Amino acid sequence: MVRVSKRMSLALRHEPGRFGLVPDRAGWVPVDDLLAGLGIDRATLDTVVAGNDKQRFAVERGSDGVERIRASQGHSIPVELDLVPCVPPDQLYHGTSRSVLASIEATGLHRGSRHHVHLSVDVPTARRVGARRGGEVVVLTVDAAAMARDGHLFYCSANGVWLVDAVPPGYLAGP
Ligand code: HQG
Repeated sequence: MVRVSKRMSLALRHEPGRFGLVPDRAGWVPVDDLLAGLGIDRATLDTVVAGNDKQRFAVERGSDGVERIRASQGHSIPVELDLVPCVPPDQLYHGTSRSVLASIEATGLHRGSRHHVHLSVDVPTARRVGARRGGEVVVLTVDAAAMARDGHLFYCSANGVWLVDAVPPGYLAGP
């Protein structure tokens, strides 16, 4: 299931063309196209969507009756997720590797190839995100309340990941 989920993420966030998919402007593709592109059956897709540890995927039936699926966040392809700015919790967290700490302290958090910087609601989640990097994990605290006061817009994805364009170094507290 993890392997299928990773292939679905690749197809829906990063390389749809490789799977013969053409997402619409909001990132949706017909479920049937994804099944064909990945060579999986509907039961497998439903299991991955329902059982996904982070609820990465959303399925909706359009007004045309066609069922479509998209990733809720994390894209590198251009998509308009039509996220609505939301008031964030006072503090958010970002887990990363100690090896990039000096760079982050100097220049803040950048979104890299993704659309936004991803922030976690709690330390354990941030720690899990940071652990993907390998090496020693550090968790930074983001003063989201101050950022919001200063006009930075926060978005909350359908699966509870907080998104922001960038985090300047002044709003970060180190480990
Ligand atoms: C780092 C997964 C040096 C940043 C996770 C991170 C998340 C800098 C890496 C989601 C930097 C980008 C996103 C700077 C940021 N200097 N390094 N100035 N600013 N970085 O994967 O936040 O499983 O694009 O610390 O769970 O790690 O895919 O972002 O290490 O929610 O659903 O640059 O991806 O979700 O890496 O993870 P990523 P992320 P999924």
